Amino acid sequence: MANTDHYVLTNASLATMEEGDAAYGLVEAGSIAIAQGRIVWVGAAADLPADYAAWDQRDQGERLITPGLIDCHTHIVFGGNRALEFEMRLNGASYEEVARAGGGIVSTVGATRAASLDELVNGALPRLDALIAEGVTTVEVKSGYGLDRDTELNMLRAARRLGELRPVRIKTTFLGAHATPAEYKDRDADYITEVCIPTLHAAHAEGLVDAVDGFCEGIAFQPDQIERVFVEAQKLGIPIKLHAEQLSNIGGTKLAAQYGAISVDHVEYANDEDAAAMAKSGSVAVILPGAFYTLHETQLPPIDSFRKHGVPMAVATDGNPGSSPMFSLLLAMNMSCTLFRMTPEEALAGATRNAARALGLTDTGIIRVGFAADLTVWDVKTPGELSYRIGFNPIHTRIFGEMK
Ligand code: DI6
Ligand code: FE
Repeated sequence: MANTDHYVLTNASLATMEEGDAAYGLVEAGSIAIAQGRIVWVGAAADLPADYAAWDQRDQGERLITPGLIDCHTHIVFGGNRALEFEMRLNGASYEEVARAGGGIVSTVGATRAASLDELVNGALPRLDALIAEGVTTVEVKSGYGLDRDTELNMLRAARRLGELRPVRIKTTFLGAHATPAEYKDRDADYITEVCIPTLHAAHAEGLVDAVDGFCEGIAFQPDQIERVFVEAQKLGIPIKLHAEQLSNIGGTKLAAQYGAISVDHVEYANDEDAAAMAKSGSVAVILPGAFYTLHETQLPPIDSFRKHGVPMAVATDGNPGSSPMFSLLLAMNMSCTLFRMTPEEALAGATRNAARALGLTDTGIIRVGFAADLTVWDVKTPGELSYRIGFNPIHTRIFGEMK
């Protein structure tokens, strides 16, 4: 009898993304046994134990199976859009000039504050659906466009709601230290004291915070201000991550490493010393080519230093209305290869195994016994094809291993 809770995917190549001798952890002619949303066996079909041979066998027609993709850095909940600024920048204004002129993040804040919870959810759904359509099974979503207590909480509630409305795992990140709102102009430290930190506590009390992030940058917050937020996160036992060294090097990476950050994100201006510090703290470098591309950045992230020091690299969309209006993780993978010379294997590891690690997840991102059956079946023969094409989605099916 066919049991939908117990079945075997068979006749497929498996890019398990296990680290070891085989590139991509590849298993040719493989099978995966799944029970109640979990992987219970994986290997060459020829070795499938007799017990599983009695289960429903689902022929995958020699397609490729990878772990479900993971977008570990997004800002997909927001109000409005920034198409006007897009035009401004193309008429010569720099990102910094746009920000200093009251545009940038702060302009999205107005539209986000004006939106209801339902509007935030409905606005984000098409962006989430675009990711899901590419085989994404886990998405991180940040706050940071509210910058007041009620709106920050609403953004995080909207993110949680997305996970109820769609078969996808959502990880929420509190990004209260994203920008200083107009009402606190030139009073960054007061904003941290009076709004950011109390809101973090309120959000945590409501179970809305899986990680704490900040934007450490000349146009945003200084390391000592970010550190105050990290101290609170540490007290609450929440993992930390940081937008650091995106537009300049002001020491954010070193601070994040000191606090054991699970990831340090952007890092174009990070140097070899920063990479060494990240290796020591076990932080993942999250590579975000969408922002690099959109901002016409020319400073390349120090990929060779990350390799040399053994810093794991993740790849994400940074999907947001300003610096990366990109909601395709496959495109981010392609761009990380073409713009940053990452290998297709690094790009796929960056959207699976290392992305899971950047979110502190230990049961997804690898095709491994005991892990969630978060899987994507692709109409391709080799895993390098996933990064190779531009603007092409070769998905066949996506399996979300909802654990029962
Ligand atoms: N770095 C970014 O690239 C985004 N946030 C951040 O900290 C920009 C977000 C925006 O421009 O709306
Ligand atoms: Fe970001």
